Amino acid sequence: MADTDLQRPAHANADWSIPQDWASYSAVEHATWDRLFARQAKMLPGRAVPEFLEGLEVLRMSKPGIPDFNELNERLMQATGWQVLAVPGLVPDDVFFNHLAERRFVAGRFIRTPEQLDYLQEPDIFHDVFGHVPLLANPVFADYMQAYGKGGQRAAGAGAISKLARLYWYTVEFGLVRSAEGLRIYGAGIVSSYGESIFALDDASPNRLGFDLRRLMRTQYRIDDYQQTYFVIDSFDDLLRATLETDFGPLYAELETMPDVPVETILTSDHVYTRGTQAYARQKDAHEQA
Ligand code: HBI
Ligand code: FE
Repeated sequence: MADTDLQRPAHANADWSIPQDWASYSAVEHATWDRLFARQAKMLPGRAVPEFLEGLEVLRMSKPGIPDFNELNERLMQATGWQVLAVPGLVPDDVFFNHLAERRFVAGRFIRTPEQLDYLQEPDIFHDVFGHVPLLANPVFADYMQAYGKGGQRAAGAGAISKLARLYWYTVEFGLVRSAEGLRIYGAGIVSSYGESIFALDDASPNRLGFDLRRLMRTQYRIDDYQQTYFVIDSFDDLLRATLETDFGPLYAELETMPDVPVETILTSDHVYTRGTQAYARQKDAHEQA
């Protein structure tokens, strides 16, 4: 991320936070939230992982419209000790990692306009809060996010942020998880997008590959379109364990010696999930059963 360009606005605090100023949202802004929320809440059962759907309850506030962070933070604090802070937009990597390491998630305070319901470039409050907060209410995922923040602080020292950012991208933003009933989505970039919530599971074109940390950190990603490759974890416990048990220092050194993998590439060592008789049974399993 080219965050040398980022300038802290004069109205932001030293940690880049700003007041949410909930009372100043307009009726149109609240209506945009309600519309997006209703559309996603209706389509996600059977697509999103159960932990996300459970976490969504945290966002059902006592008043309609954009969640008031005061109320939201009381609930989140009780669930997992996380807090949400309003920020003007993208923040520098070190600021982002420092907040995560202290169990604080930064969220844009602005919301997209009615003309931008389906696409915008910068993360707004709908992406940040609807997409990310439900899983922050899950104890295992909450620990994973904090571990990522601490890993980011160390990666900065190792000059390896671009490699670690791929882990965030392919899990927190665009992750899939397997379940007995088939694949489910959990990445915030997917669950906050109507189109990608369908594409990620139903479209024939993207690759769905079994999670492998080394492989994932070699893989480039796309920021301007739906993903060409998704990585599939077995569970949040597995993801947290894989992250905590890895010594990232030697891994970064090893990755320096290996070429990047383009987004569309499938390696012979990849576990490829395909749409079989059972929804997305592992190809390997399908062969074993045949
Ligand atoms: N800032 N507000 C905001 N939201 C993000 O998701 C974010 C950020 N700054 C940096 C960043 N993400 C990523 O570059 C890190 O994961 C590396
Ligand atoms: Fe995000």
